[in-house]
Amino acid sequence: MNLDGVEILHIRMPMLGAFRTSFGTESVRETLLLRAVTDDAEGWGECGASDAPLYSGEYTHGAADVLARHLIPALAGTPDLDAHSVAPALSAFKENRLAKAALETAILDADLKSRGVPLSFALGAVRDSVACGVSVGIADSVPELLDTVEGYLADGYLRIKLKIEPGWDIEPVRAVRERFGDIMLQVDANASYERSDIDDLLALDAFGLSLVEQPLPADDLLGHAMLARRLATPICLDESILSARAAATAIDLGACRIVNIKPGRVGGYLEARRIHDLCAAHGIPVWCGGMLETGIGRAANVALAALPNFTLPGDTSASARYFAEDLTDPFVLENGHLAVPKGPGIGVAPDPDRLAAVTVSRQWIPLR
Ligand code: NPQ
Ligand code: MG
Repeated sequence: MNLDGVEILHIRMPMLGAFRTSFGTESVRETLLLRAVTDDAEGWGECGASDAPLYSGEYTHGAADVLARHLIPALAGTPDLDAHSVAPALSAFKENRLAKAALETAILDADLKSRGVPLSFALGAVRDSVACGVSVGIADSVPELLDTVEGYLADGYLRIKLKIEPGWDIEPVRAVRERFGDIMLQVDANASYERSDIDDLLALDAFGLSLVEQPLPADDLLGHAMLARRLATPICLDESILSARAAATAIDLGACRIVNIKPGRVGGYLEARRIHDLCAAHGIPVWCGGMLETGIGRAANVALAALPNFTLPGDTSASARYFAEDLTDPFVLENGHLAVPKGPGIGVAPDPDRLAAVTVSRQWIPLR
């Protein structure tokens, strides 16, 4: 495959409501789309970065800069370029996984589209629809939270994930459990607790949660292993799992019993599949996380979530969870599931008018 160049599109998508986590509040999705242009197809990738480096060290302008200066130019002259040659071509550059993932995905989509192969098929999917949960932000009050959760249950979401932080944990979790009974319920702390908060975390055991996601800092695998020995609720790791190697370490240490796989966080769909396979071999269930994706990123996540060891509902919510208007045809929940796209590559492309309406700037990086 010959790569003519890659366009970096900076987009700002208004969100339906603010999404609050322990690290900040988002009401506009500000990120990058990449458009890879090859001799016989165009491919799209969405970057997981947002305007500020609050989830990880990456942020939208930084990702655009490293892509334009380093990552995209490094693909020039790669012989027989395909998705599998992207990570090796970029391996000299440290970190920047969200940016690398977006680039690999755009090349992967172009490659699969040129060959007429759906991403789900290329990855080894075994389902044509995936079970969906929803991630619920920190609310201003418990009654407000209960109203929000009630709406999502009415929509048909199969499990609820509550964002928690010190001071917003036991009370909202108890209220949701008491009000809605035996629903599938889990929490995500986004690394906001310290080892010294162990009593607050142990108190969560009273509520029959499916899992507690990333209670401690990303680099504290040992702390998670120590916590796991005392907590009955399974620990799931998100921010800690940056690679298949990190996943292997976490599993061996006993730091988690479940893994959240976000393709962006681990540098792309190929590394995501390696983690899926590794976890399957260890009997560790996985589920697909989310980064407030537009239909572009969502389409690829849904394809990944159709692999066999994605046995728990993901944060693969419908378009309407986040956006009044998506960039693609909307992903619509049916009986708590989203359909896996059937078309070649990621199976979708942005609507040109909607894309134009949210594009703040674009930069073409030519490669020949
Ligand atoms: C998580 N995602 O599982 C992340 C958190 C996250 C759906 O809960 C901007 C603002 C970007 C908030 C990316 C979900 C974000 C964000 C990810 C939150 O940890
Ligand atoms: Mg998380």
